[in-house]
Amino acid sequence: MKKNITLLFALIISLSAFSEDGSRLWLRYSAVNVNKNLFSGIIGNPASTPCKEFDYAWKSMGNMSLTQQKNITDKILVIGTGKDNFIQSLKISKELKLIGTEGYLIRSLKVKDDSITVIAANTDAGLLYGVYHLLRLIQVNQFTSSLDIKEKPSYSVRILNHWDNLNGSVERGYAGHSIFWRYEEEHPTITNKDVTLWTEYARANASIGINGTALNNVNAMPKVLSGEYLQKVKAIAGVMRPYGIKVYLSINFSSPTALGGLKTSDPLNKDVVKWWNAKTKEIYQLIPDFGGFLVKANSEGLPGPQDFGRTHADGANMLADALKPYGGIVMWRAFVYNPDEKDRAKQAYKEFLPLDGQFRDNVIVQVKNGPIDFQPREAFSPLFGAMKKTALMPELQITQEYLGQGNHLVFLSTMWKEFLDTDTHAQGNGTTIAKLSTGQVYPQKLTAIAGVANIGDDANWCGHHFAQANWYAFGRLAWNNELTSEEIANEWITMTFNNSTPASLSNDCHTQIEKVMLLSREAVVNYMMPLGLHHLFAWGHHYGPEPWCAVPGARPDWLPSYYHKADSVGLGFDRSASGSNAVSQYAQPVKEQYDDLTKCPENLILWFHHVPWDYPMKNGRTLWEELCYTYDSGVMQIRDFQKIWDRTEPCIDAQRFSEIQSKLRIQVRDAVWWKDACLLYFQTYSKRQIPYDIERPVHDLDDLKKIKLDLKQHN
Ligand code: GCW
Repeated sequence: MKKNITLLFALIISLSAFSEDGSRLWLRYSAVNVNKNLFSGIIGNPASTPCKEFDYAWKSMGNMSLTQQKNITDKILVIGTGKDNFIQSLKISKELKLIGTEGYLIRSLKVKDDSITVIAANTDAGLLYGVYHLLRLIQVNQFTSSLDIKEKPSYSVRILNHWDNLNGSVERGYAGHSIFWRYEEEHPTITNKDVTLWTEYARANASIGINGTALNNVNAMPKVLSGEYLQKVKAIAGVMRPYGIKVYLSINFSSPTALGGLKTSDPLNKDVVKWWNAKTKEIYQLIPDFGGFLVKANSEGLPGPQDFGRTHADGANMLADALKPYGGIVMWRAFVYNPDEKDRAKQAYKEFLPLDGQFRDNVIVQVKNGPIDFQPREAFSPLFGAMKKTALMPELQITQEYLGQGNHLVFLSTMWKEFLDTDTHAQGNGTTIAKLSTGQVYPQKLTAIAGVANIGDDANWCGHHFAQANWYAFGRLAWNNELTSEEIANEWITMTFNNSTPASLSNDCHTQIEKVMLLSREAVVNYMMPLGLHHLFAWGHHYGPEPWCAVPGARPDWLPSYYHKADSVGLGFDRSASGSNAVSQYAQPVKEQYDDLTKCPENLILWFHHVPWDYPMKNGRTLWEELCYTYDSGVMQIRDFQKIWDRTEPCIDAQRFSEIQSKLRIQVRDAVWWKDACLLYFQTYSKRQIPYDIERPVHDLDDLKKIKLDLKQHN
């Protein structure tokens, strides 16, 4: 009896050892089985962050610190820049010239009879990225003695945008409160716990190549530029700096008035210019490597230069001139739209194209991937390819505002690849957004990419364990936008789930999880907004379907009917030449393809056309039938994901397994909710039967119309 209790106790201990809360993200070094004799010692500057990070990981893997060596010996690890003698002695300087300030080389070299591993770069930042690459190879079991790696980043600025408010809430955040600004705190304070968390945040970002962070919401409060807040920004910058990460701030364009007491914030007013010059100088005295300003102006009610009859360029250039002496940049958002425009999707193009070439060279215009707002699928923003003399940067949304928020498993890499690999034909075939945004088509010195963060103070940082994969994927794609979603998913799965149970991650479990991730975005499109449908979600919090949403006095462009245009004839927004003619904003042959109902890709057919309910789709079904089958297939796909996930139980630690299992149950229920709500609502227009061979709705439309979720958006 006593023996059984002891055995039971031992089993519980061992299993709890295999219970993880996700707080270590993809950096679960203690779960890595590595041969401790992989390296015989190290040559490198032990005080440097790259060497300290290597040592931190190596020890976390259960090894002793590598001994510092002076001379090359067999199996030694060498970490150094071109300025170090031992690197110069290895005759790789020619190649170092080709990899820029952040690139790196990882080489297995033979020196006399010794086999050595070298990480070389031109700066500590490059070395740091090289060290994380080497650690990743060890984590995914791909370290070999024949390494020949040369990497440099696709974008020079790879930045997270935190929509964190100074009161600690996070707009469109689904992972707890801000990690930077404490909840309901009048005056900013800094605790050791903050510094520890910021360090882990910095390590996680550097490990995927992210080198910038905008700390506050684009719906910016002027007081972020006040002395006391700048002191906190300085402290955060100090923690980020060793990891090669610069801090940026979102500014409110009326700060000169709201904070400086000036009568105006007119960008051409000399006192306003003087105020921004002084404020910028103050910032750089505190933070010499401050990155710059992120600006949302004349958008969704935010103040801006148009309030003074000035243009976006006037506003951006004024700030750019203030930052120029310090090497700072302005990221000026093109997310503009107002209710009197017939087609919101045309607005940003109409407002920014006339300003092409008028922005300073330290201004980059930040453009969301689609012309509406981060929908599960959007046509690409026509600004990409059209603006030839202005640096543009993509803005992607990592937080899942419109894709199930903290509850749905959606791997966004496939969506972002679809966007980046889109051929705009702006300069003939192959003018992809990836090439355009990395300055390979039009001269563009400054290249950048932004991701709206999904990070909060939840233990697992992101709310849903799989949402970590989207933070990871954003960083990996910002570093190398030619990576495939398969490559990224495979890395992340191994690093995140390997050795989380005695059985560890079998190949079958790995393959099944990868399959779920790679199909997840399309599944969400299918059960939420298929065939190009968009903006069907609930008012305010944007969680769940509300295609019938009607709010008295609301801006029409905030209501679903503005987008789905459902009527007795058909469904969809006519953006063709006979409609809003938004297609005219695209280059040929994209314009013609989107304009022609028969040529328009069917996954965007309701984005560009108002399609009759009986329109024959390519597979012979009518539009209505296709809509029904697609919604149903989305529900079936998520049900499949549940079955697949339940079978991974032996491979995944109990805590994360069950937390993900219960979220998948919510996701299935929500998928059925979406399908029933949209089909029953659109059926009131189509007046056609839902094909009898698909699952019948389990809700009544009237009941669904009564649902009013009280989701306190943290704003
Ligand atoms: O996506 C919409 C969101 C707002 C957000 C805005 C923007 C920060 O609903 O919450 O505001 O876009 O991108 O500025």
